[in-house]
Amino acid sequence: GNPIFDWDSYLKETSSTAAPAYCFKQHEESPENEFKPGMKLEAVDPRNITSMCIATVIGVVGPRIRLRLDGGDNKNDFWRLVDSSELKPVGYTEKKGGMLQPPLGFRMNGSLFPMFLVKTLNGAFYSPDTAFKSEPDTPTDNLFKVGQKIEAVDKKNPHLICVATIGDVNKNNIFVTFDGWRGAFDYWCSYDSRDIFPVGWCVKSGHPLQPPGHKAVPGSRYSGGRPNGAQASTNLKQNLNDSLNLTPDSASDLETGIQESCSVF
Ligand code: MLZ
Repeated sequence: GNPIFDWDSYLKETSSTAAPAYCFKQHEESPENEFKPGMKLEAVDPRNITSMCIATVIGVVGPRIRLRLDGGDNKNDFWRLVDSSELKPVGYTEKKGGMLQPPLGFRMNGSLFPMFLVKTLNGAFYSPDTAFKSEPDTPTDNLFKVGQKIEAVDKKNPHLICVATIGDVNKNNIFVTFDGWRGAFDYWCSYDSRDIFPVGWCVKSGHPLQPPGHKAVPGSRYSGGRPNGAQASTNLKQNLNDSLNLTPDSASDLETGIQESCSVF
């Protein structure tokens, strides 16, 4: 496994502080992850947020799940926390009087969608109701301060949670900057985003944490410095694992997921 990132030393080295837990829309204790690869559920289509679609769990890491929309492709997988309000048990939309929709990029003729739904749900492994955890409360204000350290999802590599810094604060928004990556992955988000976590969240929830990169920003206090040889090789291994995507177990889950998702008809 990966060595655990030493936040205490890093905060000292960078003479910075961690953003307090009350700033974040996250539970104090991470909820248990009861999802298993292959389970089906309803999820908001991330590319068409007014649609509820059937999704399949493709992977499970800490309190997060990797999802693929049934009838879509395998290029638009996305990750959600098990306490996301965008996840519902199969049957939820119908009970509410709504209709399930084909995902954006449905790979068949739209007229085939009703039949596709019947087939994809027939004999499927539904996620149990208990797997869906309640969403945490939203903090009433944006209490983040520039320079505070956090852990944040890299939106370009959304399976990764990385060492980051609050780079700016503007009304209800914060600028997330990734330490040691020269700004290439930085983004603005709302202070109540579900993609940001307090320092120590990954360790507590059994999720890997990406250490800072080694690309120095000229003149930046937050460049993370130049790593020593051992750290550089650890970073390299971690990056390799990340590009190849996780453990042999999840690689085989992925294989099964692809086969299942392609053999509906
Ligand atoms: N392998 C990729 C991952 C970068 C992840 C950065 N996260 C802030 C790269 O090196 O570009």
